[in-house]
Amino acid sequence: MSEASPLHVQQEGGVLVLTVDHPPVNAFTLPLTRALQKALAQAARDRTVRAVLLRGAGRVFSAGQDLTELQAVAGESLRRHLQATYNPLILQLRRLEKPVLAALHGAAAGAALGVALACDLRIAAAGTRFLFGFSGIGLAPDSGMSLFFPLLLGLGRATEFALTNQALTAEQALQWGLVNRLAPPERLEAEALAWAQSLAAGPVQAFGLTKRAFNRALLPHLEAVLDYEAHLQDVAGRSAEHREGLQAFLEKRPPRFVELPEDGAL
Ligand code: T3D
Repeated sequence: MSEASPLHVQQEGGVLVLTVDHPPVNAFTLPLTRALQKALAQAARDRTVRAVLLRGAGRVFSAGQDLTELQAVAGESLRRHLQATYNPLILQLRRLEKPVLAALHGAAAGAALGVALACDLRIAAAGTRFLFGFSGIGLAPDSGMSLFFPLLLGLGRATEFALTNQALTAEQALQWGLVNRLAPPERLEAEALAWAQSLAAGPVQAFGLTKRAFNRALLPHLEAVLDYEAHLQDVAGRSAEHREGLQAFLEKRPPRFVELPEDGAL
């Protein structure tokens, strides 16, 4: 029997709706990032697609990178992993000359938060938690998080939430500009689709040029930033801190980062 696809793609009028569906927590795997890349390439090509809505099925938007998959490739280069997965995905989201709206609920963590922040707009269900995530498993930020997180939150707040790995609440996310709108959980789906449809009715070429202008003004070095993140993650990925962070997550216990063996090779 073939595995169910982790991404549902359906068109509602001018909106391409991408629904991540990988129970229990929509963790990002290689097949999922590949499916997202393919769907965004389709969105770029297809003139009938005038806006994209990215959302998650089930209890959360996404818990970020699938840590069981990460454990399975332990010892392999995280640079290569990022070059195949999040780096092209983030660039596609920013370069797509059509509006991309993310609808978030439950939780958005780690690399999935990076993906959500690379979208143009965000609407979140009340009660959604926003988790930096990377530091919990001894990693540095990737998926554009080193840029989008401080850009949207401000350096002081971004540093605090990165180093404490505490969750931001939906209200904080709204107040500090991480999301544009909140909706009651039971209204999220309808409000997100209505917003995406109103975007699809807008001047798509002017929207595309607006994205281009914002990218040029604020994100001209995005590709280099992603590449540098991949370099740093390659270092972090070989560390004792990462091994301990990942092991602790899988064993469902708090990590013990003090008194680890030295990483002579770093
Ligand atoms: O190169 C690279 O790709 C590196 C990049 C890494 C970036 C990252 O994304 S690191 C991951 C960052 N994510 C997190 O730190 C979030 C971890 N998860 C959570 O905090 C919680 O699971 C949620 C808040 C997302 C949801 O909470 P809740 O209470 O609804 O669910 P749960 O009970 O915590 O989790 C349900 C199951 O999903 C559980 O497994 P079990 O006990 O049923 O066998 C849990 O272990 C599993 N799970 C949760 N997150 C992940 C995961 N499995 C794989 N990967 C996960 N990220």
